[in-house]
Amino acid sequence: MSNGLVSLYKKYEDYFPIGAAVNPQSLKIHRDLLINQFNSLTSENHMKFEALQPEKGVFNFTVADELTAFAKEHNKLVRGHTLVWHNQNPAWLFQDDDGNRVNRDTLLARLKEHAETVMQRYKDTVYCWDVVNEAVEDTGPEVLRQRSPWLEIIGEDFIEQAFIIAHEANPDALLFYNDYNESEPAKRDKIYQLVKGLKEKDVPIHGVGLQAHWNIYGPSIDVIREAIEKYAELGVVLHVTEMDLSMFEFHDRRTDLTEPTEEMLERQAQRYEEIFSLFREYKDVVTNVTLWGAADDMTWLHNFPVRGRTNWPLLFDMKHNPKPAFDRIIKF
Ligand code: HAH
Repeated sequence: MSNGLVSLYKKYEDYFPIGAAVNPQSLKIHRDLLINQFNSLTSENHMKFEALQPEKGVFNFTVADELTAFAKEHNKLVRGHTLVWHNQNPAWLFQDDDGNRVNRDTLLARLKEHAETVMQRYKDTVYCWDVVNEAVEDTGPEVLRQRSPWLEIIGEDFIEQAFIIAHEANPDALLFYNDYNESEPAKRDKIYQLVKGLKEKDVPIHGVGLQAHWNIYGPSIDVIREAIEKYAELGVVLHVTEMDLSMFEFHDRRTDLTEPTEEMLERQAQRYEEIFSLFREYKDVVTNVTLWGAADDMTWLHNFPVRGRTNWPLLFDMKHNPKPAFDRIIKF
């Protein structure tokens, strides 16, 4: 308890850790909220490749060290995000000294050196890693996202190679495949096939990360339940890695709102309530639930994907006070 408010993570102690994505600013302005309400942290941007190794062989651990020190001091878990992704990579990674694309062996060697350096450094603080992020194509017949330098340079086995490298770098870390639109049946089935294939080859993968960037209209609870059931069949654990509930449907472009309507807040509260109730039902397989931020004053959904639009997707409001959604998920 602090400020008379129930602690979310303490309330969920018998279920799963409750996490929040953080950045250097939020570690300051959300400090009390993070200490009192959350017991798992994910670096929003500062454990990505371009942040940790901006130049070849030159690592920058300043922000990641601050985050892990904070986590250690306050007894928080840390999820590592992320090793292999098609975004936020430094340009040097895929090029040789002449600016030509490197070959497969060079890129694999660079990944190995990166993973070993980073995973060894944080072996006592980071308990799991999103080894591969967003490698599956959203629509159409292709399983793998075609426009990825990792696929283009290494080939189809870049995913299994990444897991093997990560497992060697730290055999104790839990290793995840992480993606968005993970509950949409078509993409869900592709992710399922991908992970099934990895398991059949004995590739060291331990979990599927459901990003859970959802909104107050969908996906429906039945669709989310089906996704959880399907992924659970794989015999892996599930982490909800980046949850938020946008106030807007995906194709809604409105930018006129300066604050959420009562109706939106109520709908959001109902959605958080039923979704958290579902997570509790599946607590044997859902073993971490992380939100992509702590309070509405700092979310990636301001100005994205619609410029000039404010959003209110989290459990605490602009002033860090609990929203109706918070009240609802601690009532059980
Ligand atoms: C996530 N992508 C990424 O995993 C995370 O690293 C980033 O900070 C924010 C969200 C979600 C996503 C996207 O990047 C593009 C389209 C849809 C969803």
